[in-house]
Amino acid sequence: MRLHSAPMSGNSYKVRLLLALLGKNYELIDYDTKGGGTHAPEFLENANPDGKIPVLEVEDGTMLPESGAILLYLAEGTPYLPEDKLEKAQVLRWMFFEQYSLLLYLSRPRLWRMREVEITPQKQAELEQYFEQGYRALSVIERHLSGRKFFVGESLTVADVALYAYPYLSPEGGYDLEHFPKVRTWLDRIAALPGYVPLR
Ligand SMILES: N[C@@H](CCC(=O)N[C@@H](CS)C(=O)NCC(=O)O)C(=O)O
Repeated sequence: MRLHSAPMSGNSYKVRLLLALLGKNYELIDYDTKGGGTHAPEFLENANPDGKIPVLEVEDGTMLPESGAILLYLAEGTPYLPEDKLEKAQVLRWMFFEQYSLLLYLSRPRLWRMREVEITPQKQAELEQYFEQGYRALSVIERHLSGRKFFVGESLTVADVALYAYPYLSPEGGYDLEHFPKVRTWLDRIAALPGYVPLR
């Protein structure tokens, strides 16, 4: 199994984290996303027509893009994906929430800082929108985690793995988690799991 990845990518990190928690061996192939490495014709044709990582190359050579799809594939048959139909749907619910309501808002300020993007007045206005929506998403998860240890059921699922990456990395983009004590406790709980690996 090979993971096409990038060292600072939060979406790739979700997969690296699950593989580490599962204790799986794999080969890591790193790309330079800033340099457009994932937009080379060969990558678009053979790995992902969307030009993005992560992509999991499974044993038979099939390329599976999208972090959520990869997490579900890897978690099938493990304790990280419930068998119960409704619980599984709850896992998906939170993974869809992560992609639509959280990911962009938490990741974009970090990406711009890492790439030292010039903050023009237009970019500043965009940043303010990202922070407004990002803090809203953090409030949603803060509320959900009240009285809960994990997102679904009583133990870790791939919903937690998917949701962990960007809140964990968000201070690198300028987010302050001070007013999200439940989120911070949950982040610490995940970081204490056997097999846990940090992004770097
Ligand atoms: N929805 C996708 C998003 C993947 C994504 O945005 N990957 C970024 C790195 S975190 C990327 O490859 N960016 C390079 C590009 O778009 O050119 C997922 O969850 O895997």
